[in-house]
Amino acid sequence: MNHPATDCLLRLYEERHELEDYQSGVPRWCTGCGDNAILTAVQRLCRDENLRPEKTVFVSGIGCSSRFPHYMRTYGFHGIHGRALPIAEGIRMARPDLHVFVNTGDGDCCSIGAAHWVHAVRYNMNMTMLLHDNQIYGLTKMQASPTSPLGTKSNTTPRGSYLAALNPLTVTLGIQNVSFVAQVVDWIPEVLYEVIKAAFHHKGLSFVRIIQRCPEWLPAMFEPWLHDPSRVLLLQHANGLRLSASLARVYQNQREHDPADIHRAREVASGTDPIPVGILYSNPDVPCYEEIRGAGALRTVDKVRKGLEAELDKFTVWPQEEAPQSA
Ligand SMILES: Cc1ncc(C[n+]2csc(CCOP(=O)(O)OP(=O)(O)O)c2C)c(N)n1
Ligand code: SF4
Ligand SMILES: [Mg+2]
Repeated sequence: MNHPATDCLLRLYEERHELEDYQSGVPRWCTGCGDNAILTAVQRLCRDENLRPEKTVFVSGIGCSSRFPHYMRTYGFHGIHGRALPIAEGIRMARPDLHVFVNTGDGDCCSIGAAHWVHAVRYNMNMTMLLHDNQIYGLTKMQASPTSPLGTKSNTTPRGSYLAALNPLTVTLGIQNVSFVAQVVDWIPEVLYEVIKAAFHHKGLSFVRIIQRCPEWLPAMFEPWLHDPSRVLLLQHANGLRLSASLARVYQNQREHDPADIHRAREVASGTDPIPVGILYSNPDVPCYEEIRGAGALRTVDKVRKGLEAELDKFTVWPQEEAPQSA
């Protein structure tokens, strides 16, 4: 016998998700690694937005940060080095109904994957891109990356790196069709969460550079900033980040910044000390490539079924008399 009312209640109950519903495995990152803080913020976001795990996908390249999808109980794709973005774009084209997140490191995005980064910003497909920028190659044990500050001693630059660091914010803000750029640091959890949330709600490619500590290879890198709140410049605006009273008391170096103003955004993005934190630029009116191309429209049930059958037929061992004649 059916109990429609009970079924309905049961479904409502089942569809609310808790934090544990998004947690998978035990992260293997080092103690104190900023990736842990990013994971916590993202899992909180998924819980608060009640994202359906089967409708959510995390895509990464290769690196410590790219282990992220393993720790999310959602769909995930641990890709190849530098190629997280084209994989994510393919997913968006085929399944525009999914929430797509990209986790990429500074080596993954700004070095081997730099071409994909430029074109992903231009294509402006609706996804949340988190750049875990620890300013070093972590997984492969301490080689300089494009974002390593000038003079960084590493296994590839034992006398210190020779070139000024690439600035991921100014690069992104210089690309045609840029629609959302933000910066956060892993050690202010409230802002980390709020900025990732704003990025998630933005329609288009939201680029969030997260300054992430790597205590294993660069233990002293951010110590001066950690112990001096005045070296963080908090950006706030009615259309951007709004600071809580407790945060505003600790981080008193603040600036009104309208995220609609791309010229001011570029100017703010050029500063590295104090570190600008908040939403630098946001423009929801930039067209998304998947909308222009009508993504998903060509993917009918009938076509998917025929495609699957054609794939399976490739492996069929036909009886002699029924074998298709090859031309
Ligand atoms: C094509 C290719 N080249 C090089 C590597 C080796 N490799 C793996 S991860 C990595 C760099 C990781 O640095 P980053 O992207 O900053 O991530 P992190 O480990 O710091 O999070 C490199 C060079 C690889 N796996 N594939
Ligand atoms: S090596 Fe660095 S980036 Fe990798 S897990 Fe350890 S602290 Fe994190
Ligand atoms: Mg790195």
